Amino acid sequence: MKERLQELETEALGKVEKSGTIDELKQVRVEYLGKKGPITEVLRGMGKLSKEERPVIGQLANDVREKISDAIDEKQTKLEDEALEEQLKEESIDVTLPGRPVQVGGPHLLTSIIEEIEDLFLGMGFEIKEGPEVETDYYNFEALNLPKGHPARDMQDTFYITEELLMRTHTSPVQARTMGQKNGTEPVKMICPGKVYRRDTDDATHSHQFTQIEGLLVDENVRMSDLKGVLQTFAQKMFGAEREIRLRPSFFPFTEPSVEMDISCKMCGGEGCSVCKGTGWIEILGAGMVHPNVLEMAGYDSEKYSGFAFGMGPERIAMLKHGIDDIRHFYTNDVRFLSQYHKA
Ligand code: 2NL
Repeated sequence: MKERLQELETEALGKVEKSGTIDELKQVRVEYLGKKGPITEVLRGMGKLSKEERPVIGQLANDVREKISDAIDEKQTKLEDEALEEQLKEESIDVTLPGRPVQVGGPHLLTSIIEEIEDLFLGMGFEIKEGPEVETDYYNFEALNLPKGHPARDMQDTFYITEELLMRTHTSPVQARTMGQKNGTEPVKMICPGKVYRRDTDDATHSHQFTQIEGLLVDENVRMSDLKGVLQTFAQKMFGAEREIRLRPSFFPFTEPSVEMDISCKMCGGEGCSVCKGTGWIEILGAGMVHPNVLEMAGYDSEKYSGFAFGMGPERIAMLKHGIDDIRHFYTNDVRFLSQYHKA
């Protein structure tokens, strides 16, 4: 029996040694230390031994079992360590590799332009006001000296919700509302950016929805020279200190007199080129002195109060500033277009 146990020990340790995987090792454990294993069998046969032999063989059997078990445990730890080592080697990362680039968004070009214009006017003491895009006929047209049936309404056809409710065609109603809140006594100095609507067929220069920024200054003794000074400051801050401005006579129902403002062409320095169509000047915005009817309807005494107003299209400003040839680029939102204007 002694020999049988020693034989089993040698045999088992040999198999442990040869095991290359945890599974193989498990097999060895079951084979030698399991309930049906040879050592259990030896212990079961102890009854046949003499009183003197029994503790000796018992001790030996336990020693053998322990040795095999220890060897299996040791080998298991070794195999597990090796497996971990292997896995770490395979999964090791090179922290010095450059990272994968992340797509970072940014403000839409129109948003950036509008904010730039807002900043310029905030710097001159104007407030920013917003108002509803769904307007009443009164604030969109009547309060701006465009009574029902006025021919100038034809140029501002829009989307009607009811006879009296419509999508605003300009941001002027925000200004009419603001003036109306002043009891005809307080001055107004504001700009109003926002979306406006026209019943237009979309093409390279027209869109049924676009944005506008209008400005209004009402106070005592406001003169055309105040308008010119504010607009010249705006033009030079927006397009460059070397730019000159030019005011040409025009017509708007809500201003009298009315003007259109041009800036000198940067491309040709005033010589005439394709950008300015040979004139040396580029049209930027419309403006004028607030019509007395508009002041009176808002509650001001037009003998005491006067004001100037202007309106511009941020799309047009952005197109001129960046040489963009189609207004639809602003609304189709192709990232290849938009990302060109994200600051680094
Ligand atoms: C343009 C011209 C303009 C105004 C807008 C205005 C508003 C009030 C009273 C008087 Cl409440 N005028 N706005 C005046 C002149 C021109 O816009 O070409 N816009 C794109």
